[in-house]
Amino acid sequence: MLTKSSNRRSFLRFSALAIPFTQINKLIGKPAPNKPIVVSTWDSGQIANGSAWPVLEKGGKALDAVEQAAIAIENDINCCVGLGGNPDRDGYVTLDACIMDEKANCGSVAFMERIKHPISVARKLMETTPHVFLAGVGAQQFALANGFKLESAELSPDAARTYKEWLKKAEYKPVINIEHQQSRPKEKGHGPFAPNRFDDGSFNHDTMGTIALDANGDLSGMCTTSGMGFKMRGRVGDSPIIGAGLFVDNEVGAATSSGQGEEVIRVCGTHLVVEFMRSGLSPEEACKKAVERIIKPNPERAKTFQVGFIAINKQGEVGAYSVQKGFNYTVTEKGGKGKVINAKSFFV
Ligand code: SD4
Repeated sequence: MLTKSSNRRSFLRFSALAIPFTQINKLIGKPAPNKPIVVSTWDSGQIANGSAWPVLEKGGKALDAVEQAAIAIENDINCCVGLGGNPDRDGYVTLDACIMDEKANCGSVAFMERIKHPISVARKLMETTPHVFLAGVGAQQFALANGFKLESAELSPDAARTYKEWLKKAEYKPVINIEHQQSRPKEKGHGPFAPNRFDDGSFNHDTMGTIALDANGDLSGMCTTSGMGFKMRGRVGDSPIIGAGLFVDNEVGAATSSGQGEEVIRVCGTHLVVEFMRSGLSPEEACKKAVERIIKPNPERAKTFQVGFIAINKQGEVGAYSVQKGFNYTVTEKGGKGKVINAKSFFV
């Protein structure tokens, strides 16, 4: 039997050998973590990862990397996220975003208008106040008090054109266009990766989620969106909700989502994915189980919407799964070149 002191002696002997962490992992049969690595929803994740990678490559923090990912995509007026996105059915662009770090610090803003970088407002809230969530006028007021600029309320030229088109029929009720959520519109020359807008003005997605593992082995994530196009005024989806659109647990992994936010909220989707990884499932298996949990109560209804999850674990393994086919994601690791991967789906 080992006594306390013999335990101590063997520990000292072990540390005296100063075996590097990677070697220890090999000795106990675990591969060294694959880090740094960054993963974003959709192929426009190439824009997001392209800004996150330089931070990670230099040994920077995952938190800074995911904020840079969000800023890049919120800056892209041709994309579906940020002030260039589609408005609600009353003609206002309203933004939702959240961010979470390795210490379970988090910040969210929702239903916020005329501020270019909701992600940075969410981070400011996280870092300088005791609160985690601000909405609407209060979120905007907080942003302005912290030096963010009030932008014009005008729609981007593309959004204005497509809103005008939408108004012709303007079914004043929430409409889900499943075909658009599943497929990609024809190339129309909107930016490098983003022929995202269909002729009737809808996007096949309106959200960017990014999760990253940095060289230090810490995880962080973000989610930013203009929400579903032509939504009811005041509607908030999953994206700014911690545990729905984004969840990070530095002991286990991180997950983010895209698609029909209402369905993700019903099951606290990304929290569920992380808990499945905690129970030992791989990131893909965890995403699949969460998708199945969404579908189970009403498989008929599930035929009418899209939801996709992406996840990463502490080892830097990545996975994804979606309800419908058509969901993809971008992974950037050693070498820095983003790779777009099609997710497996429940309905094929
Ligand atoms: C929402 N989940 O507002 C977002 C929308 C989205 O691709 O992801 N679109 O419900």
